[in-house]
Amino acid sequence: MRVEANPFAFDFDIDKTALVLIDMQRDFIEPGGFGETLGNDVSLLEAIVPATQTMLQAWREAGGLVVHTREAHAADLSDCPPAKLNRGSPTLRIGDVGPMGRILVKGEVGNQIIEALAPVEGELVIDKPGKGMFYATGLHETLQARGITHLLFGGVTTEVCVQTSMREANDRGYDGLLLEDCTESYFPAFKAAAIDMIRAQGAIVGWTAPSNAVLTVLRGTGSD
Ligand code: TIU
Repeated sequence: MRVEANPFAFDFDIDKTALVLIDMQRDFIEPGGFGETLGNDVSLLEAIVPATQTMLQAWREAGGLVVHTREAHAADLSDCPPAKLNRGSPTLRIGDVGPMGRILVKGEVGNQIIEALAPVEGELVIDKPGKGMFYATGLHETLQARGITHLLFGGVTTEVCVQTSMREANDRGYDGLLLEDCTESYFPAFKAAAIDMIRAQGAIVGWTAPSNAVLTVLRGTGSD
C-alpha cells in the first residue's frame, strides 16, 4: 500500500506494519493525572480521541497489529530513576496518590488507557518506564518475531513520548509514519515543530500524514 505522506509517499504492507498508540492513558488526557500535575491544560489532548478511534477501528478491521503503550512504573518505583522522580516541581510526583490513584504507577486507575481506545484481545499492551517505547520493554524483539518493519504512530505527547519512540524506532531500522491528527501536545507549537523536524531532511526520522491518507488506502480508494 502507498500512502500520500510528507516528505514523500510511504509504502507499507499491513502484515508487516503495526499501529502504535503511545500513552493514551488517563494520566495524560484526564484531569488529576500526571499531565496536570506538571502544570498542563489537559483538555487539548482530548481532541484527538475521535480521529484516533476511527483509525484504530479501521486498522483492526484491516487485520493489522495494534500496540498500545503506557508510561508506567512498578509500585516500588524500582524502575524510576531519581533523575526522573525528582525532576522539576510537579504538584504530585510519580508514585504520589492523586485523584486517579498513584501517579504513573501500574494498575492504578489513572494508568489505564482511556475507554474509547481500550485494548482488545490480541493487541499488545506495553508498560514502559521511559519516554521511548523500546527502552527496557523488550518490544523490539517482540516486533521482530512478528516480522514488523513499519510503524504508524499516534498518541501523546507529540514531542515527548511519541517523538522519542519514533527516534528509537528509526535507529532500530523501522520505517515510521506519524498520524498528524492522532497525536497532540500540551504545546501546539511543539507539535508543529516535532512534525516539521521528523519529516525534514528527506524523512530523517520518518514520515507524517493525516490519518485520512491512511484510511483512504485501507478503504481501497487510494493508489496501490
Ligand atoms: N509531559 C509530557 O509531555 N509527556 C510525558 O511525560 N509523557 C508522554 O509524552 N507520554
